Amino acid sequence: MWKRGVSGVIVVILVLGIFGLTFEIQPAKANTITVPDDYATIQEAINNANEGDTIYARAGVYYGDFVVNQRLSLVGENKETTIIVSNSTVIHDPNDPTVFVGRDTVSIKADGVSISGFAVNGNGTYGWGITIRGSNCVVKDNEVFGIDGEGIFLDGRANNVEGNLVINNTLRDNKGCGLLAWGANKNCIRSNTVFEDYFGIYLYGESNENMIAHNDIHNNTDIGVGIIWHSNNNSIIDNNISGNGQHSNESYASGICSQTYSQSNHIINNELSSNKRGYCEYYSAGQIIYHNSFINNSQQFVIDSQLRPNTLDNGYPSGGNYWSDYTGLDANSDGIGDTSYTIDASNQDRYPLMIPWKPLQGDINYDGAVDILDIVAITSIYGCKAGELKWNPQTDLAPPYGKIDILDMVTCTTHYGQKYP
Ligand SMILES: [Ca+2]
Ligand SMILES: [Ca+2]
Ligand SMILES: [Ca+2]
Repeated sequence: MWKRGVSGVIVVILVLGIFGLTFEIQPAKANTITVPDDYATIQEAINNANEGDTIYARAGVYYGDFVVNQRLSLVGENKETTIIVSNSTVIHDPNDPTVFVGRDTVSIKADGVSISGFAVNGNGTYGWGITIRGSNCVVKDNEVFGIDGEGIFLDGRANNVEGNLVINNTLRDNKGCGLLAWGANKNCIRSNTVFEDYFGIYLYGESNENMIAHNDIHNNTDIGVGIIWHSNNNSIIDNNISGNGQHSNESYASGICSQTYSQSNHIINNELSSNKRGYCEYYSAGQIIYHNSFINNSQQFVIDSQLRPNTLDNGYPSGGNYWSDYTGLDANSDGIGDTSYTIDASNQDRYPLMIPWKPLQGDINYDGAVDILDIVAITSIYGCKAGELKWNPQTDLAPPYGKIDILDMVTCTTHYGQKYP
């Protein structure tokens, strides 16, 4: 019986294998179209491409605007020398010629599009650099600058805009936001450099469950990371946020700002240094804020008005935040100050850290140790992809981002046993 069972299993595996092969030898043929060799413009190449094709643009200057309306990969030869310049013609509202209409330099209107290796120069045009109105797209290794508006715009006002990955881009010198998410959920904004925009990264208008991780966000005019207008359950993790709002007279100029009914956002493992205000809050509630380092901000933490208290520590012994102006002692040398860091009666860090927080790779549940709980967290969603129900972006430690696989597991186990401090 046992042998027959085994051979049955083998037969099933063989049959599955043959079917697998059958499927594998009939892939849709994806072509690479080169610009300007095959078509003079990127838009012509897009219009003549089939779904799944790659459009490769050689170094050069291409004038926008482009619309990507099917699943394609756009690859620039080199982001320093492959430059998309916005078409600077101003569009007027047909009903009111005194009103300008914003335009997209690159408009993504399909799911699964990827764009990498371009400089997108807004040329001062009012509108957006790269606008995404689809899901599961990848915007990677681009530089977007000089837009009179937003560098990257996740526009979920009319469509579902979910599971997009915006990674390794430089977003600078834009007059609006480096990146704006509006009504966009479950996107991952990771490892970008965002500076000298008016706002750095701005989650607005019911943008929920987004992951903002490992970004360097510095010297933006007003706010580094804004969590605004009913934007809830976002994770702001492991970012370096410095020098924002320093020359602004705006009331909420700060490193991170939660405003207008934004609730239950996780703000963990960030370094907030030399901002006008490290963190500020206006009419919001219930954020979870710990293992951040607040270093030499002009004001460390400002509550303007609040619907309910924030949580400013993760209990003992995991601890709260590091505050460079904390004056308490640590008599028992457990790394945690013996007295609370108090902002007001309902905002107290009961367990302030004595030295700045050091992020730990592999610490998925952010408790300050890489241990079996983190391994279990990965195992429980192994194989999961961004946008799926069980998706947890905190678990996505290693490339390919957007999928939990063996490399995420290896990254975690490599750091097994490490602890703060
Ligand atoms: Ca102590
Ligand atoms: Ca852990
Ligand atoms: Ca991964």
